[in-house]
Amino acid sequence: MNDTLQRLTAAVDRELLAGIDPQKGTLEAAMHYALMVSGKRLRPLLFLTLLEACRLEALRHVGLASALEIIHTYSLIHDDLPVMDDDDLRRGMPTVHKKFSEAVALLAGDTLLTFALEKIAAAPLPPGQVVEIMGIVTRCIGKEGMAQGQALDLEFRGEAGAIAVIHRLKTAELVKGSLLAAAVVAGFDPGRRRLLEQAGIALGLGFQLADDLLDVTGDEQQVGKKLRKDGGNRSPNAVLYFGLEAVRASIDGYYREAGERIAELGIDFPPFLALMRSMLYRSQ
Ligand code: GRG
Repeated sequence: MNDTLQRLTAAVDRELLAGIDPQKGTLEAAMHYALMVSGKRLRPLLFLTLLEACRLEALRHVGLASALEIIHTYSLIHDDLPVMDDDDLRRGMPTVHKKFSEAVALLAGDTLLTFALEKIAAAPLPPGQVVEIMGIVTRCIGKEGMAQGQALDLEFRGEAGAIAVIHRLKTAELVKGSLLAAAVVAGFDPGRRRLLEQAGIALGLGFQLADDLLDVTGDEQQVGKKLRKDGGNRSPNAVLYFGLEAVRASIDGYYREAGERIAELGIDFPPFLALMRSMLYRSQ
């Protein structure tokens, strides 16, 4: 991994666990466990590398960055529950409900969400910017964002036309929100925010297609979760509906589109570009 990405990942990992004491009881132990099991930290890295691309002191905002990862972690805990995707493994480790219990997993997910909102509220920014970021992030994860995407995913019964909508809501909205939060910190005007939003959606859609591709072609050890559960018509995995070649071509298309928008913004920061590439062309 690139030095900048490594440095920022280490800072995010430290910040994620700050303020959570696993000795304080089961709830904090479960929150700590979920955050400690290391993921790729893509959403905070997008946020922080974009700030660095704008020559800002990114680590001043590591609390905000960690809030994005904490929200993502809450969604994974709930997604893994038996009433949703019913997974025993996540990031190569037992899922939170397997390690603790379903009730604790539900509560840990809820509490991580509120913990993330506390962190956004405490960001070292003028109140107007904090409110703006809170609005962006909550919209991206709520009834017109990630949670709605998950609801549509659960209801999915093989309608190929619904797949792009589910991907957009379930995955791309939080990717977009992570970039737009950085745009607020960096003071982007509406035109630049619009370009960034387009880049974020393309990146998020390409990222979800890469996830679908990995589900079909990936290695379970490397990915750290059970793969190929997507048989039948229960899962909106694009590969099952459109085939490997079409999905690979779409990923290339989204990569090109995201790259063009970022170039239009004049962003030419190698760690940010490397991160974008790693999201769409990955083996885990
Ligand atoms: C329960 C409200 C609620 C939402 C759940 C995000 C989500 C919606 C479900 C998780 C399952 C899933 C496959 C979501 C699509 C997004 C995605 C590819 C998540 C995996 O993200 P990575 O690859 O994971 O960034 P790591 O482990 O690296 O953090």
